[in-house]
Amino acid sequence: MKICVVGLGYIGLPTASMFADHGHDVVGVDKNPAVIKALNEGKIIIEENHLDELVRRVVEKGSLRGSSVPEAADVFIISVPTPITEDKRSDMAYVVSATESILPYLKKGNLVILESTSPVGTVDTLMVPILEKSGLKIGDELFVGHSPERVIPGQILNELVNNDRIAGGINDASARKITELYKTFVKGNIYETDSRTAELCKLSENTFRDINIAFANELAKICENLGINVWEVIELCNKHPRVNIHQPGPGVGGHCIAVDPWFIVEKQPDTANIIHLCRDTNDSMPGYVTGRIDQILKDVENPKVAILGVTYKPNVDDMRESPIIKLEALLRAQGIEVAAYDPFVKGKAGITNDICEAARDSDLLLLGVHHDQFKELDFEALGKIMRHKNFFDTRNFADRARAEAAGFEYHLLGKN
Ligand code: SAJ
Repeated sequence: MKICVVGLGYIGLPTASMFADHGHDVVGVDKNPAVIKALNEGKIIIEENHLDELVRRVVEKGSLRGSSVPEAADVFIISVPTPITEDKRSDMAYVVSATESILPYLKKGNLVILESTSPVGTVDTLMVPILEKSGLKIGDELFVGHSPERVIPGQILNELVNNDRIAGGINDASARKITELYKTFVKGNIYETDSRTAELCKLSENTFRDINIAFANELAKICENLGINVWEVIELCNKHPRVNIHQPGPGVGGHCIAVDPWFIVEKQPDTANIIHLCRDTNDSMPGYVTGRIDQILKDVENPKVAILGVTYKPNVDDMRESPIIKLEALLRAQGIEVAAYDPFVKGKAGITNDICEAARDSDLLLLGVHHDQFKELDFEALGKIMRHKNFFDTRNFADRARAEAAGFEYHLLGKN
């Protein structure tokens, strides 16, 4: 089958490569010339485990190539970004322009699939009116639907194949066609439904996690007020066979969990109360952590904080929507000097790969994200170059005993 994938980002490119590796003839479309140039040389410009090998293989084989414009195909997959605006509304401009861009190439029997995470109604009220301009009868001559991905960065190729997946069609025939297509490489189950249900499933999966984390963050604040250790509470609660409380922290980052709940709020502002409150709770965490830091440093003149780890989650170089960046800005706004260290983030101004450079003459080490190597911090050496030996762990991750043995005062989010 000939497949045209519009948008070659973290989802589009792995998906296109996977189809190309499983017997399909795939053209990938992107408006960024650097993406297309790299692709046609068998290279990639994003980081994802094993994706470079796969892309090289399918490009060499001739089953995947890049183009700046769409072309006629049997299937069109749209996987463009759906960013959020300043006022927390979805920006659907890329979905609209991608849908318009395939219009001239559509013919009878084609299948159009939206992969991008989108507000409910995107397929039936935004895309279908555009697709109708083709003159084709939707659901009969042109099949349309939504099949959201569920992959976690770093594990994309593995999860694309093994995770269960939802095929949401504008009608049953569309859902059936989506299932048949993805079956070429998906080993997980594929569940058929309508496109609106599929859209809300994707948003609800990430919202479930956001709400659970907000609960953990609220518990952390409660525990600080009551003098109880939230990490112990959560660990013990999770011994219950039907309880799974997530972990508190300095906030929720990334391009999914911190964004998708707003797409539900946007459509149902008067009803989505818990969802809205949880978003606000998680967004309050950088400010809350700043308050704790103010307390710890209240007697220090011209304090300096060294942040360890600025990415949105551990062991990656991804800083999108990172709450640590917000925390850093809040500290700076109060006149606190801040140095940031992250071993994964290379070549970014203001972020050093030298922990000693960040820690020198500082009054507090703040653990922002739990990269594995922070288990091995050399507290003795760090303590020697700092002005005051304070450590604030927002993840309950560092080796407290070793920190205290080296003379550090150890502070923990969720325990005062
Ligand atoms: N976090 C906490 N406490 C926790 C768990 C996470 O504070 O207990 C924070 C992390 O520090 C991070 C943020 O949440 O800042 C999100 O990280 P994550 O690893 O939980 O999620 P993402 O955004 O990398 O990927 C999610 C996944 N969704 C779910 O697990 C429901 C992934 O499966 C989705 O495909 C992806 O969003 C997406 O594209 O929607």
